[in-house]
Amino acid sequence: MLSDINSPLDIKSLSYHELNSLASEIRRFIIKVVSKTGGHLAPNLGAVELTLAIHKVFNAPKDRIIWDVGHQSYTHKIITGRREKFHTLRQHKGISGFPHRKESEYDVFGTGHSSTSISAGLGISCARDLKNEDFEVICVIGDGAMTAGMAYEGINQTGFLKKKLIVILNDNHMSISENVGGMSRYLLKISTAPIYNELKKDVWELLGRLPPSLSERARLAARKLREGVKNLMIPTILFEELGLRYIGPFDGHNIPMLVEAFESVKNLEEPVLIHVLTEKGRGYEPARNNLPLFHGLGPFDIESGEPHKKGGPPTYTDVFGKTLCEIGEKNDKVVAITAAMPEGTGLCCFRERFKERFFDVGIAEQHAVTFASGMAIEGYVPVCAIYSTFLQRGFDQVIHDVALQNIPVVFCLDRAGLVGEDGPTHHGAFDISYLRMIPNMIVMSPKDENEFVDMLAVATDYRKGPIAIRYPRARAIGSTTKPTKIHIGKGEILRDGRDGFILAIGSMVYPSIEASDILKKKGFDVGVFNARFAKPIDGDTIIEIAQKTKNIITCEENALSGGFGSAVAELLIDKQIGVNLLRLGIPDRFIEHGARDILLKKIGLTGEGIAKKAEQFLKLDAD
Ligand SMILES: Cc1ncc(C[n+]2csc(CCOP(=O)(O)OP(=O)(O)O)c2C)c(N)n1
Repeated sequence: MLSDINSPLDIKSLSYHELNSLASEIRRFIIKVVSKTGGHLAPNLGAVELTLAIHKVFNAPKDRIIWDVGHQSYTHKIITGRREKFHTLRQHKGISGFPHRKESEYDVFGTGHSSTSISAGLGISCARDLKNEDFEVICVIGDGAMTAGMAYEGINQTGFLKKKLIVILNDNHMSISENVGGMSRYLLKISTAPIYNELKKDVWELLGRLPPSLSERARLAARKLREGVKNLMIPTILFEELGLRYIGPFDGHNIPMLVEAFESVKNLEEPVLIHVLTEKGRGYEPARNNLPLFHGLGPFDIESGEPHKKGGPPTYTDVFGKTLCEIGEKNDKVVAITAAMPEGTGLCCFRERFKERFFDVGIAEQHAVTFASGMAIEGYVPVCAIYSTFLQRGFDQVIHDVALQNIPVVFCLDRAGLVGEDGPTHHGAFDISYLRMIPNMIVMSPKDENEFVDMLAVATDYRKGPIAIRYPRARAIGSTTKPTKIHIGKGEILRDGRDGFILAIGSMVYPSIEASDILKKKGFDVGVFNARFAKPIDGDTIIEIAQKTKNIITCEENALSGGFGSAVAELLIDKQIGVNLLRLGIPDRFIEHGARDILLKKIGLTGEGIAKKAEQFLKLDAD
């Protein structure tokens, strides 16, 4: 059946029986493709019927559907004209793993970071009313995404403005791991209130038995009855208190029930929240048995559910998790903080070993930062492990609640640089720039896993103010160097050079050594300096190098604007040292999705790419 579905119009006339068959077919298709491309499997398997019901009732693209996070939008993509391209999911030049405005008119709003849908939806609703237009706005948000402050900021204004807006709460009781917090507990309480559910079932059955001629009035009466029951059983429905009508919970895999519920709110002229219960990973046993793993993963074997093994050194994430456990063993003041990413940041081991000293705050990066500050004030050593891209959410908190008061919080920024298949919403392209400009902040980045261990020791010992370590989404180098004591603001010269010098930081140090090797064969003697610190930079050594060679190349896996190269340029200008300067890094545009090595190659951040640009640069000097 799936091969006949080219637009949402094609599902409008399908019977419920056919829609259920289509749902099974879509599930098999998603599993097959994701097993090859990798992707967000479990969230998508849970949202198949929900998506079909939404598209059956609403008329996209006239009606605007906004997918929060967007990691559950595969069925939406498949039935909105992208079925044939679906095998290119997350591949370079293929379709994105998230809604993408350039990709389709059905993708109303680009997402990737969580909890933005209600705000965007409300903005669209207000614009619609100002324009006197008539369409529905539907926001689909998960229970995990409901842990972020931004969702409440959206709800707060929605309830106040009373705009017509449909919020569908896709509640599977899971974030990436078990969902956390009071809201999650509250949703569980609503959805499991036994008497309410029993009565609700009866009301639905009654509705089903009513003759069609009576059903509109009867439905109204039944709804009133249900409201009454609801308020009796759960006296303070939070959302209603905030100004949104609440209906549900509904079985998110029961298409007739969902269609009925969506139809019933179409004519409401007020904001409504429809609570839908879904099963993450539905229909695929391996995913059901390990939801955190199957939330998002690389290619895997469908039969066994085993991810394809990649050999090699541990990832930086693994090194972080293991090292922090060792540090935690020696220092009982060390506490670990994650914003809903214990697996992604490598903190599961710390969680198991030091339950009391582990804090999952939910998808709440802003809160995580200020919470860490509070712990530091009381003498703890908070290690706030947040992906580079998600710390963007906590920017003001880093300035106002940490740096301004010079509070010693350790920031560990995983996924710094290009992350690969998740694409521009997830690339950690900006952290050197956005941290470097903040007074009191120290920013460092290791060249390999051993230096990373050294830096973690430095960071957790440093009690004078905030300190950040950024590291890539990559396997480590397999380094065999011995631990060294790192001094804040000190880099190391790895090899000397007569014709020029590459000043590299973090993940770009080894490619720079490779570039230096290539250049050697071409007759250029180019040195390599491992900067270690983006702030404070090792001014003395850099000035020495600049005075010696006059040809300086900086190299970083961060945006060129405001990055490490900018820091070097500022230093040289401030000291009035004239050099030829070439800055290599992430150019001033958003980099699309695709395998990390392909993307790095494309923007010239490989040994060969660096050598090529360096050669042109050095030749200019020679001319
Ligand atoms: C600001 C931000 N922080 C963290 C993440 C990483 N993340 C992606 S999905 C997810 C869990 C979302 O849970 P939920 O909304 O319930 O959706 P589900 O995966 O359960 O369908 C998290 C933490 C993110 N996308 N955005």
